[in-house]
Amino acid sequence: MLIACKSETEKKEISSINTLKAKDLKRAISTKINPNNTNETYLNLVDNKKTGIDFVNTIKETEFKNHKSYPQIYNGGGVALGDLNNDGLPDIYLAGNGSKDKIYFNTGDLKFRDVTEESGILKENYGWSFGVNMVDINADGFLDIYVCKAGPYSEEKYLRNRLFINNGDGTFKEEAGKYGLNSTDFSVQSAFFDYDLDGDLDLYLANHPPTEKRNGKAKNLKKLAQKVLKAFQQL
Ligand SMILES: [Ca+2]
Ligand SMILES: [Ca+2]
Ligand SMILES: [Ca+2]
Repeated sequence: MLIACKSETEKKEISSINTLKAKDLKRAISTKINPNNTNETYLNLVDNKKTGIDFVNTIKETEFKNHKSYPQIYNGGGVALGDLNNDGLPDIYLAGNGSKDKIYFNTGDLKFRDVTEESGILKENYGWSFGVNMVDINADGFLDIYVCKAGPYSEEKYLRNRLFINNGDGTFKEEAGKYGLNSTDFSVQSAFFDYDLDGDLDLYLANHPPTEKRNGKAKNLKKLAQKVLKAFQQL
């Protein structure tokens, strides 16, 4: 450890730290932030059997869907926390890639209920989700959900970002098109703020490089792979 250019007092302090063993150092730090020296830890892993959250973001590479065809394949997925049903408890939206997105309502005591099916998002629950945001976009007092979409797809229906408007009764309707927010530009994350100070929320949208785009549309990776395969077969 560098002790030059320090005051004598500082040198003594550093020197004493150098003589501490790792466990002593841990105890010293712990004493600083936990003066009562209780044995509590600051983060505890809660079993999913207790929480009821069974979400897994599974990514399976295939001949057509892999790191070579889609360099962002392991960059996706997202999570947003917010009180969707205004009961005072934060709820969770988990976004998936190979897996479907899920919504869990907080029922208290670190327990959650999967409300994905009854929420009404299932019919729009496809594609490759990236960042998620909760924002009350229509200022009706209920948080809405904005999900960024990208992925190894060429069709707009997969790439279109989704805006789930909260109906206030535990259900949502997708209205990204109505709000002009159905971008297909390989979005990664959104940030809502009042950029021009007119009282309305504006959107900053981060997109990943359009490496998969050709002539305004994503490459059809399946067709591309079939062409490559055919070329090899002709060798
Ligand atoms: Ca809630
Ligand atoms: Ca709202
Ligand atoms: Ca504004």
